[in-house]
Amino acid sequence: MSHHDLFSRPHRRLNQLTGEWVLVSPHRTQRPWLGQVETLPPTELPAYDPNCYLCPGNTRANGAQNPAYTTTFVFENDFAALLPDIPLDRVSIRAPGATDGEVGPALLHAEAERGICRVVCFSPRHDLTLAQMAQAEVRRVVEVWAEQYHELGAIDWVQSVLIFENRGAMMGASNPHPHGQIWANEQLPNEMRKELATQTAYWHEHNRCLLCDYLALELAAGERVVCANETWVALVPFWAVWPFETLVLPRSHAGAMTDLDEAGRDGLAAILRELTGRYDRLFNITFPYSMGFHQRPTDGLPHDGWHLHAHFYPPLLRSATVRKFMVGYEMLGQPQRDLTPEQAAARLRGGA
Ligand code: H2U
Ligand code: ZN
Repeated sequence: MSHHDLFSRPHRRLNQLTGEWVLVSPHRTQRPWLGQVETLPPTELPAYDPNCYLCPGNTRANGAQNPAYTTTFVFENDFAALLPDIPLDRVSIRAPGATDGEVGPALLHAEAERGICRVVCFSPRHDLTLAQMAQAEVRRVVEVWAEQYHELGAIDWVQSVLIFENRGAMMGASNPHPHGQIWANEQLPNEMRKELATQTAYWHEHNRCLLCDYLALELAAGERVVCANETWVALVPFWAVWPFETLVLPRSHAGAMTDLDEAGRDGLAAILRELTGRYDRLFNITFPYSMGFHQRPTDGLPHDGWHLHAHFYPPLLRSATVRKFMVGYEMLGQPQRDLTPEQAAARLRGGA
């Protein structure tokens, strides 16, 4: 298949980070839409909301009171999905044997999972987003994320520190106050496990970093790059599943935020502001997404092939109110997209 055919005919692309395929159907973008249209949340927010459980000084849902914080503020999630102090139980349940007295193979497995869940209020201001916060304020968020990765990753049983943000009601965010979450847990989550396998295999096979190589290829090609600064690049990956999905990665090899120097941390804050601003301008709304960082596992092993990166997964497809649904073929087969990653990147660059 020639390079040109990628833009016109149905094809599949391999996600090098997960080892999974995505179908691309470029001929289908003119499809009419008569389906669900999302309602938009109100856009005018107050700088302080007396009813917000994240605003400074307010009382949270469980009765705890926030301090009168003036900069990025972290607290233990009051409704944590994971708990640090639980017994280390494990069960396996065997299938019945074919005959009396015989036992079948172990079939069902479950084990206790320890974890710590925290909430990070990016700003005391209720009405701001990462795109609207000043460079120094987002830079402070980056510093707090790095501190949290370091602190939680140093706990002996913590293997994964996942830092993420759900933004917008469409992505299940509970509150417009700018905030994210951190879940640190005992076992690598599925997505981390897949990415560890692919990055480690590439490292051993080629003696090179998968994402360093991928970034060099994308910078040379240019067509999927959205924006870049001295230390970071944001691009629509070749294998993107969500219409305006992006991958954000440092130019120099780094496994975690704690590996970044001043310039690297400044660059991360700057690219987050620029990329989220571009998202907001695409459909002229506060663009919903889930985003998060994949950082080196904290199991004490070197994982030299791991390259720090963030994924942005926004649900919107063609306007502020029409989202992409992952249903039918996607749930039962594999992800599929119509808009090509190259078209999405051009739209986010502002050229189309
Ligand atoms: P999301 O908007 O991504 O759901 O994050 C908000 C988190 O804040 C959510 O995990 C927690 C919820 O458990 N939370 C508190 O810890 N205290 C509260 O008073 C309300 C919400
Ligand atoms: Zn608030």
